[in-house]
Amino acid sequence: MLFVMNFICGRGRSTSSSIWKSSQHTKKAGDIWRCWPGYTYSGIKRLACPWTPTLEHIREAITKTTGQTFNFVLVNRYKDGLDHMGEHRDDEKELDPLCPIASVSLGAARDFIFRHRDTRGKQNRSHIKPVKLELAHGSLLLMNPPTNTFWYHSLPIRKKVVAPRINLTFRRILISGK
Ligand SMILES: O=C(O)CCC(=O)C(=O)O
Repeated sequence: MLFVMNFICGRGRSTSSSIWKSSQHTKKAGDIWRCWPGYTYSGIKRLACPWTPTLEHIREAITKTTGQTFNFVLVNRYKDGLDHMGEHRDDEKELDPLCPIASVSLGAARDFIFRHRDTRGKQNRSHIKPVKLELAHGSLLLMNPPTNTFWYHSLPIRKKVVAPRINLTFRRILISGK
């Protein structure tokens, strides 16, 4: 895992766009898809949207930092601390398992919790503690494989947070040629 504070700060660009309703784990966060090609996410097929110059700019900056290329970005908007994301792994079959997931945060700082898969449910077989990170404005979190195999992640409710947050997760989708 790699965490870079202030990755975006000073780059002088901001994100904007229209927002679609969420389909995802909590149905709480609004989200936007920017991707090529189309993608099935939580069982819902999303059509491709063209990349905006701002998203391309951020994608290139991440590629320069990480050496990885990305052909998909998921955009989640949280209007305040009541919007949240339930515990899950990014394990969609279209994702390239060798590519990290690069997560950029803009706006309100939010807690992000990792929980090891062996500590979930009643059959807790491990004493591995959850890991909490504060995802501050402008930060970049890189989840390298096999993080998503062993660790679940979530963005819990934080009632004191009143400002919005946008999260961009850049991913690499396998092109099947179908
Ligand atoms: O908003 C975040 O930081 C988390 C987003 C997330 O977990 C996801 O898109 O799978």
